Amino acid sequence: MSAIESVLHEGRVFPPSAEAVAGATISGMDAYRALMAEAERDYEGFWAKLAKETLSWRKPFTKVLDESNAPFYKWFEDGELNASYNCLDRHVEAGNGDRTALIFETDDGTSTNITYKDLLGRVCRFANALKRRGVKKGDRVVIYMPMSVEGVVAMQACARIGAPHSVVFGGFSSKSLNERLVDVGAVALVTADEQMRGGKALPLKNIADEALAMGGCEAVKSVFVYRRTGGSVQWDASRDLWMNEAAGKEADTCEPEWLSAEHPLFVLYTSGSTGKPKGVQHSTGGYLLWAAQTIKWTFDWKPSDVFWCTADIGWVTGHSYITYGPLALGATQVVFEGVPTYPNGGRFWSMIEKHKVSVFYTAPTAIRSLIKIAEADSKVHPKSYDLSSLRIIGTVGEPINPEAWVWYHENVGGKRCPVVDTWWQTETGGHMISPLPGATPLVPGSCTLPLPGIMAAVVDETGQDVPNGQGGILVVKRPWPAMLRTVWGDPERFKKSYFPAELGGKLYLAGDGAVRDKDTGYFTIMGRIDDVLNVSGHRLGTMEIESALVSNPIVAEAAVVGRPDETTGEAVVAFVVLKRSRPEGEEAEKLANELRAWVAKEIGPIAKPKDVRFGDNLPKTRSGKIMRRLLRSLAKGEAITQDVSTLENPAILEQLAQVR
Ligand code: 6R9
Repeated sequence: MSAIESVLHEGRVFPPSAEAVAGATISGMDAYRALMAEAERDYEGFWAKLAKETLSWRKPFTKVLDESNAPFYKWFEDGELNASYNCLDRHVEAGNGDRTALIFETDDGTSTNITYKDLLGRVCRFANALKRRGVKKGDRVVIYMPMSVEGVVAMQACARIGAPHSVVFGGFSSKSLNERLVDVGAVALVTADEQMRGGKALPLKNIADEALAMGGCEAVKSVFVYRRTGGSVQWDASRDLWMNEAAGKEADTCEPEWLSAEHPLFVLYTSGSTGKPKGVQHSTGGYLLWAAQTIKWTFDWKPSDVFWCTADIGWVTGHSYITYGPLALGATQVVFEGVPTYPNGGRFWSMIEKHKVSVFYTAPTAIRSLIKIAEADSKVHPKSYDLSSLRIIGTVGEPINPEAWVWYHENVGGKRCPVVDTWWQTETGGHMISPLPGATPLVPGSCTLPLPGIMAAVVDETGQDVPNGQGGILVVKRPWPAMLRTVWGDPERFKKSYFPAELGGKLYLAGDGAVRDKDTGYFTIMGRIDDVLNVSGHRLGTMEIESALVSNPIVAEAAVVGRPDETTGEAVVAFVVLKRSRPEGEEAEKLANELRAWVAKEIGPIAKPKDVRFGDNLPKTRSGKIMRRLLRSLAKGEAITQDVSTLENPAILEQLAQVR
């Protein structure tokens, strides 16, 4: 039974405990419904109230929502604030400077606590260093860093001076980094000598040098290098600076730039259905509001919590639930450099025990792989650790199958902690559909109901609501403050991708399919409806992988599809036609490995096809279109039951069905 079918047949319901309801920010379903009704009644008033309560404004806004140039919505536009001020200074000014902001743990298990006061000083120093190199308001800075205090400092320093950052995940290749540097028009790059993960060093600076040498990014005048391992690096003295030396020379105070709420805080690239990643542009005010607000609601956050989001700052989850949301609230959080399986599969559990983590947020992929390890070795089973500090546990990034949900609930959450399955996207800025720990009865595999103020719905191809129980397209009916503002440098693509005319031009198209439960109205996400795969919670465009494959001189043609995978959710399967004859046996194995390595080099290891199959051709219609649905069946190893009468070359199917 597929994960979706099993959710649809899911009978188990886990109501919140009386204790969870009693202490909660949103306590009970009536309180949730009241907030929803308030938003319906006075949408702008609802958001204005939250924005005033949750953020500190230098200049208060007088306008809430400007819809005059829809879908380019503006929120709180004449208000002025600074994200870094909201995340740091205001806590220090309120007397909480000695509070721990970050508990940073390295790959090899050393941990350091950094207070709000320390963090503010470090951010100011680096902000001054950026300014000294001529980086100013509006300039873009690319950050290609390991998980580190320095990574958070770099992002916050950019926010402080109004220079939008674009963080590129440390696992991306030089080519992917180059594309992003060029597209965003960066003037500076912040990187590290090396990154340490799972006991292995990855030479980030070398990769960054390669990316810069590829050209198109001559505007990059400064490369700041965080010395993490002391590993050897090439040095260009006209451009390269050690981050700690440059910052060390600067003052530990720096007046924040007061910015319009609409000033871009960051651009984060994500895969779409074309070969070119989209630069998702976020605002300062609306984004920050939601990053903080959702933590109060979804994680029912309290000042006494120790929060831990295991994401990397290279993804949106690390932006909203490490760098911005928790700091905006003055929270104490764990930041982790390493991986869940090093030195063994008990790493997460031992860190929860060691740091007394109370709110834990991770990805279904991590849970699924840790289940396997724990079930095979009781020493690293969560039951072998004291996880009694946990209060709330969450998941993000992909659908969680009910079996993994229940295991997580029982073994990590001790049957006592609500599991919040949060549905959202790079584009939405923060959680959109999620249970509330002190209100929502939980159903494994369902992200349940929209957060207050979020008008999510399921519609058909023409934008009409479909009845509950019937699958359709997931949309959001009204703009919300944290939504993306545009695609960097490509407003047309923004409109076409997210507010398509076919749906009437007013609905935000998420790109996921969904179904609502007949009785409860709960949402279940059914996965992407476009050519985007979700591998280990990371979005990958099939077109991007196809272009990477065909850029190899031996490849004539390639088609990429997804196939369900027990651990990674989906796995990449590539069907390849070579310019030479179809390889077989050992040669095929060798070439498949070469192509895998090629994709890793072109995009990054996350995009490597799990399965590469060679054919003399691809299944095409008479008009030359690749029949992807057939490839999807072949990838899954299913018999072809579809109508193949329009297929030009049916014999090819047999060839492509063969797994080596
Ligand atoms: C935050 C993040 C977004 C895509 C999204 C959807 C999938 C995320 C999910 C989920 C089912 C959940 N997704 N959360 N699917 N249940 N709780 O992951 O952003 O990297 O942009 O990915 O991930 O398909 O459209 P992003």
